[in-house]
Amino acid sequence: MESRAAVDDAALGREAWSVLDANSTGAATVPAPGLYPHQWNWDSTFVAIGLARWDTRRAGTELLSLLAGQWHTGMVPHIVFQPAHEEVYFPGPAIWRSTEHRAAPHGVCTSGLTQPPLQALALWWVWRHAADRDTAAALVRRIYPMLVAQHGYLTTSRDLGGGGLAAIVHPWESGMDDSPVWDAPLEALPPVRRAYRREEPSQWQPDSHHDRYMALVLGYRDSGYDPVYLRDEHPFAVEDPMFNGIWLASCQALAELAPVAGADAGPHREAAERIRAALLDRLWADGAFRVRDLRAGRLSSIRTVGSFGPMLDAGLPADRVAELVVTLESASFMGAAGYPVPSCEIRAPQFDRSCYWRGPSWVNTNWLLRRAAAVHGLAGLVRVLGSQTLRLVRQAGFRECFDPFDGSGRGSRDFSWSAALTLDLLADTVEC
Ligand code: 2M8
Repeated sequence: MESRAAVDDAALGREAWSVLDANSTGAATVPAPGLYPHQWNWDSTFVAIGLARWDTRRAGTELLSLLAGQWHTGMVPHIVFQPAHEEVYFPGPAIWRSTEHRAAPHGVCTSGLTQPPLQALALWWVWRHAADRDTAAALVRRIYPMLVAQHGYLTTSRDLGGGGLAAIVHPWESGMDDSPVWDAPLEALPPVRRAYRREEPSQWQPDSHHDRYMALVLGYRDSGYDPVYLRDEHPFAVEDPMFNGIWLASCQALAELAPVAGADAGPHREAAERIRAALLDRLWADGAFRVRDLRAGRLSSIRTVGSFGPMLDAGLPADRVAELVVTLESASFMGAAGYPVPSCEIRAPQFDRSCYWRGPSWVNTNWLLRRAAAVHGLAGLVRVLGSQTLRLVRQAGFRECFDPFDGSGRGSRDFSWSAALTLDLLADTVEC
């Protein structure tokens, strides 16, 4: 554990604001200076969630700047590039070539993939907490149609399995890049050439998954970002419970927001019910939600923090919720960790306490699970997830992720979603 002066809540809040200010470009907040100098989809959306109780306008600006990258298909890209830093991150605009695609927006470079569709939940969070009701209502009316288009894209272009769920076509779309649940589908890919590397040659790992990440990007790009190619040929197509659990919660959020936008809530409620039925039918097995590999026709044997994503649904049957809570509190997850919630089950051979999405605990997934616990009235779990997450950042700072056993920080420092969601957690207790 790093030594860090203990900070009181007000000081912690001030530190969080200064991280967000330092990482702001004016309209967008980048995840971390240096490593991630562009706007990322769910990072920015978590920032908007964190700002919701404090600054309606800034939360709205964050969402709008992300949605400036939305494609005409409705797809909200996983990265909106900042022109000043185009060369800093690989793969950058020269690889994605979004500007050559007629469905991509003009005047901005983006990636061609998406990330979990959290934006409607975030917009609802802003609406629910805004002190400035007029600003919030105007924001809802402006953003609502964009999110309807986003959900339409997922329904029409991403139901690759035909069962009512959205498939991800790259591990990056999950936001949990190197989670062990992607190992089997990645290793089943055809051999790839090592043409594109992020690292220096001296750091090349033999048979790195990164080659496969790049092969997937290039195959999809070279198809012209074609949905038919995705359905019929793209070798990676996976139904992820966290992605779809977030989508379901966002459908419920759109249903709440529809009257504000003068629209009908009915289609969003129906969509949520369809996704719930599909999650239970297609991804539930042996007491947990699991990842389904559409190409291999198999469910993953590994449970991760993503397995709890469908708990964001208030309508999830109580017996399923109870089973998930038993698993979450068991020695596979919180029961054997010092700090919640390990990103991979501790008993899995692939668990690695120090490696990114293969074990460490993350503030954003803790926030999502705390929200899921609140949705089901699990007050004790809400309290533990909130207080333990604050304990992590008090002790180790706004790190990208944390060792789940001793709480030491990992990855980038001054990480935006860790700071922003701290503000949300603090909002119940202190004025920043
Ligand atoms: C990580 O993902 C990017 C690729 O999108 C990367 O590894 O370069 C993930 O942690 C993802 O969840 C996050 O959105 C992104 C930026 O923080 O970094």
